[in-house]
Amino acid sequence: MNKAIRNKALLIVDVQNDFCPGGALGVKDGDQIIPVINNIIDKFDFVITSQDWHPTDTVHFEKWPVHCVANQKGSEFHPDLNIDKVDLKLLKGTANRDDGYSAFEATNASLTKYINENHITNLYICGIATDYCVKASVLDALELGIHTAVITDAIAAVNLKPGDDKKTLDELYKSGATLIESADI
Ligand code: VGL
Ligand code: ZN
Repeated sequence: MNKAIRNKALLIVDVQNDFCPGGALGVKDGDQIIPVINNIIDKFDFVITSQDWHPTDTVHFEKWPVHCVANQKGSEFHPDLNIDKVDLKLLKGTANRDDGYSAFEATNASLTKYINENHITNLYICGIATDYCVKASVLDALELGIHTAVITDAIAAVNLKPGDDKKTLDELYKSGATLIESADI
């Protein structure tokens, strides 16, 4: 493929039942981002999802309530998310010895390899949670040297401390990420 072509990919991080209201680690307004994401899916050459996919005995559950256990209801995508056009589904957090927050730590496929093979130059990231898995995925994408944008109206934060969402966006911006609204894509 001609490398001069800009290939745009959307990474949808962890829009799963357990991270939405009513879930085991329900994030406030986690479900509110779903129509925003469904609305922009057609604008991308590639659509990639990640899912938090934990074993029951992970050290991660010393920090967090039990959530997104592999193959359970809580780890399924929220039923309203349009997954018809997803090209790659990543599973992460699958080890019992670490958190595995970043989509780049997926164990069923390599996101780095996928980005390189498909000459993806621009990665747009949305999903849950701004202050954990979105953040870790954005920082890893920046390390790769590709243009990395956070879709600011399509993310939701845990906010263990009030303001963690804003603090995270400041940090990601300072690290080189572009902050963009879905209407401007
Ligand atoms: C996440 C906390 C624990 C996330 C995953 O998807 O951001 N947050 N596990
Ligand atoms: Zn988790």
